[in-house]
Amino acid sequence: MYVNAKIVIIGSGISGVAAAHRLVDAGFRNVRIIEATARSGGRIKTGRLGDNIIEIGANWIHGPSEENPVFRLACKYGLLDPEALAPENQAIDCGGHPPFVPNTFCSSGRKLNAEDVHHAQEMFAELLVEGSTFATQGGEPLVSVGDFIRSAVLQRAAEKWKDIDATTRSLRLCMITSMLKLECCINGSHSMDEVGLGAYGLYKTLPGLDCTFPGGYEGLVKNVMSELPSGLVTYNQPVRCVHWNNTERRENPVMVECDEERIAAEHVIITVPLGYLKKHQSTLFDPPLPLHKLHSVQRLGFGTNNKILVEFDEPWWDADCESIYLVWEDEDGMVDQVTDVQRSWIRKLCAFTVLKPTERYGHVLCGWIAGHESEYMETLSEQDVTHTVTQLIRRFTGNPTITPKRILRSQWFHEPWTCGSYSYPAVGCSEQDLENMVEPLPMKGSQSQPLQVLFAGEATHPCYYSTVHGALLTGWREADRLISHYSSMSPSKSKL
Ligand code: 6YU
Repeated sequence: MYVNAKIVIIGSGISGVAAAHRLVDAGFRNVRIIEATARSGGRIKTGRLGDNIIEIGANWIHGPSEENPVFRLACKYGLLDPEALAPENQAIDCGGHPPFVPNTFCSSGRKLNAEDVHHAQEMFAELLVEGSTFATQGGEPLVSVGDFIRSAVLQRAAEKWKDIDATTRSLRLCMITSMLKLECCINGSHSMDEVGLGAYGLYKTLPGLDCTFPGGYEGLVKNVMSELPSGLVTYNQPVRCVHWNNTERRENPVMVECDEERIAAEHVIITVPLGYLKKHQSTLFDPPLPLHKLHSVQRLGFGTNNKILVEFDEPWWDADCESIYLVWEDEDGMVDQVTDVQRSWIRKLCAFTVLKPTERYGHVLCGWIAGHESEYMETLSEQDVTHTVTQLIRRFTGNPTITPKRILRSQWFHEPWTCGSYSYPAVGCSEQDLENMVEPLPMKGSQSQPLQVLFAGEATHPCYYSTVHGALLTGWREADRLISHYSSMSPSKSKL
């Protein structure tokens, strides 16, 4: 079919690009993407550290197996290493927590052995699984994952660890603190006290051992873009306001206002990040969002997770090590946020991932830091960050000579068109909030022209939010909504 209806997509991240691809493929001839920055990809952003390709945004395909559309596209375009394609790799189901080979260091400079960490790790993993069952059982939505873990650990430690000495018990609690900080990175939250227990289990994982793109994640976006007509994206054109529901116009009831252009459209697909939406919703929509939708935008969580990539001449970790954990021995209170951010922000940097294979990357670590501490880190100079990270590593390894060769950190909170990293279900959120995010405007039952404003983007996926595959699926979902709208119309009405 050929459809002439004017469709404007706001944002050229993976959800916007996926929506455009689906629509163009289905015969829609009048599709445009309006993008605020000079590039496509949004939170998929590949960069360089010296000679190495590194990821500044999305890192892995979470759950690379047949059901994952990012995996299917990556296979189609030939973007993955052979190991990632192996059926054994696709069959591994680790519930979103890949079993990386760890090295664990303490703040006194001691390296812990596997036996030392095992008990705390096992208890924490058990609690994460239990924590994710509350939604389906209709559990108390106003309790946080942090509260749940803290009280359950205290209870279980009193039973299971009653015969161990005080020092060992304290160290195990310090490890739990460190694991809570890492969970903040995974969830993109400031603290696990802000992540709602009632909705925690909404997130679903797919089978497959997480894999990366050897040539960079942006290769995925570039390949999809190469199948779109050239000139479909207008860059450096921030959208300031979406005027919708103009009852005086029968055709193109939406007006997309940019700095240099006003674009009339039949339908607009909004894909801006939830962080941007939270900050700018009052000026982005005219008339404003309906109250129930606005409340869901406010209730859903959107925090910051940043990377600090560090290159060394020589490794100071074991050859088989895949991730490095840092445990502060004075933090047995299971508190995952620091009190004095300016002085102690670095305490929130709780883990590093080792970039593998070494032949490709050299000796590069990716440090993870979430929350307000991470947002503060963004304001420091690269020199300050380098100095503080160097001191941290020297302290935890007990080696005063280790010196990084290069450092690069992400600054997602201060990216004006992102305002953070990704969404999470905050305390007080429910499935209804995710459904409200998806609902197009005007709402069902209205007499106005339907499907004027549609919503896509990672934060609008009911169970794969915070991921690239979730974002991609939402782009396809909204494109399909328009495709079926026009397929169900009589040819005279459908502008075919
Ligand atoms: C994944 C991973 N990953 C690390 C880090 C980050 C993210 N994610 P976009 O923002 O891309 O596009 C919107 C566009 O709109 C953008 O181009 C803007 O410039 C534009 N725009 C905004 N305002 C505008 C305006 N006014 N006018 C015009 N244009 C405008 N995902 O699958 N694997 O490893 C990671 C990671 C540091 C920051 C990630 C990962 C998230 C994805 O990157 C993200 O979801 C998508 O790229 C978003 O695409 P989009 O199109 O929606 O928006 C158990 C449990 C708990 C639950 N969570 C567990 C999951 C763990 C998630 N893990 C992530 C981890 C990493 C490391």
